[in-house]
Amino acid sequence: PPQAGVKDSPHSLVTPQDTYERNARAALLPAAAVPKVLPTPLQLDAGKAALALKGKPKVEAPSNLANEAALARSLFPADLPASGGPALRLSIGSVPGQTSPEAYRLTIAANGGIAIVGNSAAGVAHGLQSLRDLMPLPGTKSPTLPELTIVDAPRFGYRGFMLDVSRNFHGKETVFKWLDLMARFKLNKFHFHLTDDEGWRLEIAGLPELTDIGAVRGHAAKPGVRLQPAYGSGPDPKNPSGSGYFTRDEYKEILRYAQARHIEVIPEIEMPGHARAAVQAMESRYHRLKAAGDPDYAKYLLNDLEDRSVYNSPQLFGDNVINPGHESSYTFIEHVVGEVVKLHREAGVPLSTIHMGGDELAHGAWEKSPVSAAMMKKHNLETVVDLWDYFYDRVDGILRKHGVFMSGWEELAARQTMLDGRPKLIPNPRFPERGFSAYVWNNTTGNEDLAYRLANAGYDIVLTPVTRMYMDMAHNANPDEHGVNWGAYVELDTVHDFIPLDINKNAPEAARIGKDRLTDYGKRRVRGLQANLFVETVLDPARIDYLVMPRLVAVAERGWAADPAWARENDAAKADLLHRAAWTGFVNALGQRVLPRLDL
Ligand code: TNX
Repeated sequence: PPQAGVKDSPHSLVTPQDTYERNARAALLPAAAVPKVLPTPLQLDAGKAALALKGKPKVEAPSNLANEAALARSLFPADLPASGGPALRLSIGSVPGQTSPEAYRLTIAANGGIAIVGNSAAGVAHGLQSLRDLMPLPGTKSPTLPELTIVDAPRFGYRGFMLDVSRNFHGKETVFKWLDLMARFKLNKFHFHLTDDEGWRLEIAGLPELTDIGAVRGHAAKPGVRLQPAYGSGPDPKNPSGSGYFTRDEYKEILRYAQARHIEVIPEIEMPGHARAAVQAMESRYHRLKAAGDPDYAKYLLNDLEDRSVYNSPQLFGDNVINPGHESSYTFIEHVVGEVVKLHREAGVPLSTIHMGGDELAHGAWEKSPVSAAMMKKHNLETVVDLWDYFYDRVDGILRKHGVFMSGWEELAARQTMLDGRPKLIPNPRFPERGFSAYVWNNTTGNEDLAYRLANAGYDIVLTPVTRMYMDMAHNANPDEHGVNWGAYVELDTVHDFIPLDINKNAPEAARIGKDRLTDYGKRRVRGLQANLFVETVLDPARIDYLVMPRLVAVAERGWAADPAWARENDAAKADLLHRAAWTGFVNALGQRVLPRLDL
């Protein structure tokens, strides 16, 4: 059941619409007409014959494909005899006509066995996931594989999933499971939302308070702070559920688990808003060390104790911002970044990017802070917006020293201005061309074209629009549905029909995230897309399953499959027919092939 209050959020911006009817348009296809593999491969040439599966295959693979060989062995139905099966050859080679490192070719020949060639080990792993879709279900009499050749490569190099483990903690088993599911659907970037107001979830050497205090739900709520939860969350000292954190060893284990599945982990350290857990933990450290007479008591303090600013974050926190006026804030960030870099080094897993947050700084924050004022004076900064730029210039500098790129939410790449009497975000000229990726989420408040404007202005873009890619949004307005609705209801077809690039304004159903045309230059800057699961309302793993599946399969389809023909078609009637065929194929493949083979 939905949690109390979640459904009557005053923040709802959308009119509920009945999407059941649209979903029901997809007819049941006979098994032979069901698309064989999801996400849809670039090219699939089906033969007429079939390869008999008399037993488990003999996997032949070079030693640098040991992980893939193990995956291959796990794919075949358990009830197949151990021997007598065809050969399954795995190799790294070059896939004709495909330059993506993730490309692969899968051939199944009635008399020649199975072969997968990948441009890299990642390509081989993707080929195996396609093979999984083709497997007969356990219990099939006279099991076979269809004769075919697939040549496949992703449309986008960035296909992501973000899991928030801060609002309510979710442990490593859950993370492993979702990494497996990501690999299953050929997603390759795991955005790990490790810190937020409600909890700090990564053990940091030298700063035990971050997890001793900051990983406990309901920590140190202050008198006077509103306790009313915004979206099923909020400072709630009476609700200690959802506490916990990853030890350093567990984090390294997760990194290695992801690496073995060709998934890059992009850790996120949220700031300067969404930082209550860290702010409170460091304030507590300050008081403890001061009382003990330690001269370094203020070394990592994040808030200005004299700050009289009054603000409310969108999630109704009034004490959740890091203060950019303190030198100790930068000392803290250096320390944490240094430790994250170290953990990756110790795990032997490269770290290319840290996501440094940047979203939803509450209006009014810093405005009555003496230390902010002093910093502004020292550097001739006129407004808190200039102070924001100063802060992120320094944060960027800290990351660069470690050879790590900074990424962030769209607010880091955009600035709020008033245009025609309405607030509008415009590109901030500061960070493009620095390897910075902007995660664009807000397409609900008159900024629909922000992703395109930022791309045209030189930012690398990850598309993560609330109305399509937010897995914490309820599927629909049915009162029994779980989830929030401040941005949208997100049905399966809402995700499926998302058109990542502004291809053809005339295509029906092709509701895009933008109004402004992308330039060719801008198009090249769109790295891909990402689904986000924020977990204010998600206390247990079964809820994650319910919210994320099967929508994540549609996310994978949009990230991997070539741009759909229906989005390129100018004739509206033809486009509608193409769209119906694509949707029908997708739901049939999902229902008849993917879900029966999926064990959540
Ligand atoms: C907005 S979108 C947030 C999150 C919340 C989410 C709830 C974004 C970058 N920030 O902090 O969890 O809404 O849907």
